[in-house]
Amino acid sequence: MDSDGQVAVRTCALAASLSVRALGQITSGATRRQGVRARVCLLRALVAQWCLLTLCALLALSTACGDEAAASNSIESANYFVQNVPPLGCFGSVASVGSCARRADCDPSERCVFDSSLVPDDRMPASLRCAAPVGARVALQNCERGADCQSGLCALTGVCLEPCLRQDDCAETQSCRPVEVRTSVDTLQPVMACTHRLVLPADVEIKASPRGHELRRGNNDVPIPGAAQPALVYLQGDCDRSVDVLTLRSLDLGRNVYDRGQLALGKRSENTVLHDGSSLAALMFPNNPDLAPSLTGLTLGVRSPTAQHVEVVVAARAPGAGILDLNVFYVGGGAEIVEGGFQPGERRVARMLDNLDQRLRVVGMSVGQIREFDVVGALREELSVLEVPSRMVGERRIEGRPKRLDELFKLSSGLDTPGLNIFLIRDMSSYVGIAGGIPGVLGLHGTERSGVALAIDQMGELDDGDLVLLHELGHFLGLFHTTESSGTVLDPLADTAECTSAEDKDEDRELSTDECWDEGADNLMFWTGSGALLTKEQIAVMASSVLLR
Ligand SMILES: [Ca+2]
Ligand SMILES: [Ca+2]
Repeated sequence: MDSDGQVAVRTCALAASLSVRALGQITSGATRRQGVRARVCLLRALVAQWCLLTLCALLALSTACGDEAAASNSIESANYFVQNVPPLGCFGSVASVGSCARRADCDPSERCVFDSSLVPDDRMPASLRCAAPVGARVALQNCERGADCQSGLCALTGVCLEPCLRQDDCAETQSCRPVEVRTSVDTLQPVMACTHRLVLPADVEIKASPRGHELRRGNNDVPIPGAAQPALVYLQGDCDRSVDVLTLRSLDLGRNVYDRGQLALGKRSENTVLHDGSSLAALMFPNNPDLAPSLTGLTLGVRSPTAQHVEVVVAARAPGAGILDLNVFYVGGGAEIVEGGFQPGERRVARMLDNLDQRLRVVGMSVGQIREFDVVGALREELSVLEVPSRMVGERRIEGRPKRLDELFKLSSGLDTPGLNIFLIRDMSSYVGIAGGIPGVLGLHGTERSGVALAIDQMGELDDGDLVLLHELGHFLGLFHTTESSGTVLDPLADTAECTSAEDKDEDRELSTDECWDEGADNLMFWTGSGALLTKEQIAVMASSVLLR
């Protein structure tokens, strides 16, 4: 780190062009490739765009519930047993197949286990039957294969599963959700199973508001418990409803620190909130080191299209050792180099993650445990290339959220360790990387936003993958672009440079890397992805994330 607190992570002129959606409140952390200029950088280009929807980022690495996977390490510090944490996220269901759906359907001496007498059928729900326990390991212990587990069910994510039919088949701190089970070397089959609701490091303090806060149609104030440390706030509405986040007020300060209406007018926000309007919102407060945590609480101003209930959970913790665990899903990425795509143990991926670790160590953080999971069967093929819808706005093509990205991120269901989920795919049009939020729904696996995806077949030998990863990791831990393409939307941080529309020398309404080189294009979080510097405040925001242990 040099004397002014900036960290040279890397400088490589990644060219990019960006598209802007009509409403500029919310950024998507998507990294794109377009208009390649610096071929040296192998990555065609990086960018993110402001749009109504969230998303952003990526990374990669090793272990699985497969034939050749080593036993995964257990993390003793996972914070499982939080009392009174309401269900977060919305999960579908899987049809029950076989003679039982849960242990209660069987005689006391038997369990509801995977029916291994049938030929595994990729993508079909796993068939269950009542029988003696198969293996020795109980639910949520690590496994390599079904035979390890009492239920005969070992998740794609390497834990033994207890099948369920309904919520009350599971412990109070768990939810009954669809989970992918690896039933052979080339089949994945879903089953309903009990999984922990939130998986965060042990020293994260979690508070939940009284259950079922009522929202009326229209504008509402939602009280959020105070915290002495930077906090991640989860807001969950009814699953078939939406919530619109308008304002965030610090009760300690007695003022709004975020106001979407003001942001839309080009005014700076002290604590930007990014939400796509879906039923689950995640926000960080403070995400600006110039603001202190609010001990007396916050008030979130939300608009609801209808009467509904919301749950609020707050996770907070003093910055710890800064260790980031990684859960890497191989989903066909790397097929340009290795037939069928990379698999766990791939050295190029290991090198990319090692490079990421080195970059993080420069700023006081590091990569911790790395788990790798091999996605097999039809999903590996289908989810390796994501189609991206687009539309023209004037002369610009605007791309939306990749189709089936939800399914990709939901593969993380059943993970029982904290960390960042990274999905290595082949291609998603102009996106190189995309992540589930700014910040992400940290500690919440199996949702449509639970991770980051990386189109590694656009990245050659992954020589620059670590820089893309770091940019996207920045988003996932709560960093916004220092300057968006238009120059009218800036991050909340005082020590990141600003490049305003006054620098748009060619008047194309887009701030290029060249136009902003002396005004922040060298920052890691500049919108084109052209830079590599992190400021003290950016580092502080990342380090305060509850995802780190
Ligand atoms: Ca700034
Ligand atoms: Ca320009």
